[in-house]
Amino acid sequence: MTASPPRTAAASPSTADTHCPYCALQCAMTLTPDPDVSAPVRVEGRMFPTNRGGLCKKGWTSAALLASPERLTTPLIREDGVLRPAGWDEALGRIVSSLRAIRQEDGPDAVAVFGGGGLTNEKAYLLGKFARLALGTSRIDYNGRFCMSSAAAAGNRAFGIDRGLPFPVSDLDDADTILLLGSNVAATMPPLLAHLAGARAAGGLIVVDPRRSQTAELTADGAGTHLQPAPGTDLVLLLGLTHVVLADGLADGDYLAARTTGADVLRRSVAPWWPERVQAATGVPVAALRETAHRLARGRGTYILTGRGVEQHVDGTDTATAAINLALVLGLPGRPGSGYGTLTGQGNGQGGREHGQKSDQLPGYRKIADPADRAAVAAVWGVDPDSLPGPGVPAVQLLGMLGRPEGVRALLVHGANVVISGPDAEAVRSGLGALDLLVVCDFVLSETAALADVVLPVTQWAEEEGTLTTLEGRIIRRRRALVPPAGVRSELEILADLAARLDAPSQWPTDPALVFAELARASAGGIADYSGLSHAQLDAQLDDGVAAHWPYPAGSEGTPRLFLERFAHPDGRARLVPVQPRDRDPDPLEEAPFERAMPGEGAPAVLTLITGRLLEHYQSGAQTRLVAELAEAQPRARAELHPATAARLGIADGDPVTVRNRRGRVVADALLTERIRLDTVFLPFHFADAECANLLTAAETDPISGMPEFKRTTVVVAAGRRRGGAAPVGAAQVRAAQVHA
Ligand SMILES: Nc1nc2c(c(=O)[nH]1)N[C@H]1C(S)=C(S)[C@@H](COP(=O)(O)OP(=O)(O)OC[C@H]3O[C@@H](n4cnc5c(=O)[nH]c(N)nc54)[C@H](O)[C@@H]3O)O[C@H]1N2
Ligand SMILES: Nc1nc2c(c(=O)[nH]1)N[C@H]1C(S)=C(S)[C@@H](COP(=O)(O)OP(=O)(O)OC[C@H]3O[C@@H](n4cnc5c(=O)[nH]c(N)nc54)[C@H](O)[C@@H]3O)O[C@H]1N2
Ligand code: SF4
Ligand SMILES: [Mo]
Repeated sequence: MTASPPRTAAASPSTADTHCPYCALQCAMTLTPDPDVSAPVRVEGRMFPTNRGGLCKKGWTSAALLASPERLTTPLIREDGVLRPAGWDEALGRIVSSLRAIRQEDGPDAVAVFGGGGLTNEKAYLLGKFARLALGTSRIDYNGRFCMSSAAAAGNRAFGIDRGLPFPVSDLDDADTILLLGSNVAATMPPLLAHLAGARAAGGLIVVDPRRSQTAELTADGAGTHLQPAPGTDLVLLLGLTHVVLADGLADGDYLAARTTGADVLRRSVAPWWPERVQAATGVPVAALRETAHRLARGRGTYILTGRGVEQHVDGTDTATAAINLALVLGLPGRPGSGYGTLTGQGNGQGGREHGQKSDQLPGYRKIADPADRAAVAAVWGVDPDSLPGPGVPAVQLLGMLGRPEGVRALLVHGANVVISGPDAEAVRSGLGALDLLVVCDFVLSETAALADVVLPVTQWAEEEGTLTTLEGRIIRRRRALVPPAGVRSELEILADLAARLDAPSQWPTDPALVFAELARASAGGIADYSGLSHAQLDAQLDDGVAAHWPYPAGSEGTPRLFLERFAHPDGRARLVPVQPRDRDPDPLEEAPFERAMPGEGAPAVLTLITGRLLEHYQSGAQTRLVAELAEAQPRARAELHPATAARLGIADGDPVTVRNRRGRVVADALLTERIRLDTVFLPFHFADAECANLLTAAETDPISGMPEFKRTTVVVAAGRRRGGAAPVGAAQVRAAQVHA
């Protein structure tokens, strides 16, 4: 089943102007069918405001997976414990009979759906509709919960709207001061660096990261400042910066009076956070704190941007709120040439959180609990509003319900590899194992797909039409360059077929242009209004180089910049929401038994684990670990340790290291680097088996957003045993054992 599929270029056009399959920068590229290259298409960077013709390594190599021998080209069904090839009719028939039985026994909420922020707008929209109408379940959520939920919650609370960047990326070019908190763009969005050049030239790039990341390194030689707080202390740091701004008379009083509410309460809330106290809590020196506050106020063109480093914490919403408060006190949001934003991560991380795959949401960023929103969408779908289920539960909670009494018995996964990227991965694995039915749509046998009862092979980016919404809220076209291999179906076709078999009401178009037209109607009047857009019109805009930023109601020309006159709350004002750190240090007793040396290990030390990304790999690595050039550059997880910490533990560079806590145990080779603090260890989360960082992370979440804490975990680190013959089983071996060719 893994033989290389025959590849044919679409009859016309012979080249396609499209965008990268990976991150939210959505770098533009041209694909040209080319028999002379190993991949079926040649990739060239294309001029576009976000990437200006540039691509990163992942973009350049993105075509490799189109013809990979690992590509799935037939449905798979589990039989006697192993996956075997099957026909589409058999696979869909098995899904539907199982879903019907489960629904009859335990009701519609026993079936759940897990989506992804990489799905096109069309797929995300149809998936949300499918869950509510064809399955009748409230239980749908998606991997964007792991990614954007805290920043989104903070944006909604402060501004009344959640668009990651409320301005085009290219606006950053003219800034002389940029505060970048918990974001390593040099590795995660390399072409974006061109937009930071102005701030660097002006000495105004300020990077906040406990590691001296590649991005922090860009502040060297007078280009800016690197602040290196202890992990998880950004909230205090931001309260301290806001304190200095207010205490030193740097606040924009006119702006606060005219455009915000809550300034007095905010002022009182930051009063106790004097610089010395902040230094004690964060490790950031008083002088650096003061200089940063003054620089932000002095800047002619100042931006504050956040990434996952500050958001993926149990207080991520409050930390993002504190960053927004600082921006508001300085009068940045909505001031031309300045602003606040968060850097959305996944390819369609923005659009994917607007059109209904989130548990509390309907298309157009409407609320599923709001009677008017329900009525509006039900009218487009041609159903009774009362037939729509209510709000479901966020992703981590949903994963915790798998296989539990009153919980979830069947799960449909579209565009996520939860067994690698969900927190407390072993618990996720056992939950998936306890299901009566796990269905995974993917184009590779991800670690999650390898556990499924039914795997459905889907089209890849270069084989499909659709739209995505970039980190700047710009709707772009994904265009088809290749005919998909025989045996593969688009998710729109799969959902329509299943809906018909389940006797679902409403229409189930499979043409992406028609799905978009329906999405546009369903979003009309919502916050994320796409009703003025269509595929045809986007194609025309693309040719003209015009930008389609939402809200884009019919008759408008879109909204590149939000907040110029008002915020999205009914009174037009932004909310200053006072926030305070909560005492949340882990109980030392809880970890104590794990501090003992284990047989075969060296002396242990208790450190803080932070997790994140490498340039070469994307997310769970399901895709990039299969691209030879990327896998060769980064073949395995390496645990970054400070040389002094390593010396104390008797660990040399390249030695095996055990990182463990009561949830699990990771074995990785040591990478000694002075870029990390003495008290922390860093692991990338792109790897599987014994190298899976999420074996260690906790399923504890932010109470407002449901975001898990990926960035601060207490672990025990010790010299480990070198892996020998009993090495953990790799994904390739799992595949070989489970799939009958
Ligand atoms: N190469 C690559 N690029 C990607 C992705 C990928 O998987 N690989 N994924 C895409 C996606 S979905 C996303 S969400 C983005 C994420 O992009 P980023 O937010 O840039 O990615 P991370 O590496 O998760 O985290 C960024 C930084 O946060 C730091 N950090 C950790 N803990 C803390 C803390 O407590 N405080 C502060 N201030 N910083 C902390 C880490 O050291 C790290 O350098 O990248 C996108 N681009
Ligand atoms: N420890 C730790 N864990 C983290 C993070 C962290 O920083 N640290 N970051 C979190 C973040 S920000 C994110 S965004 C998540 C991402 O976590 P994942 O959900 O694991 O993301 P991907 O690896 O992109 O998984 C997408 C899967 O869907 C497939 N796929 C791609 N496109 C499509 C499509 O159109 N249809 C279908 N059906 N399948 C498709 C891919 O082949 C892949 O198997 O991880 C989170 N987990
Ligand atoms: S930065 Fe993101 S969108 Fe651009 S080429 Fe790299 S992975 Fe693709
Ligand atoms: Mo993400």
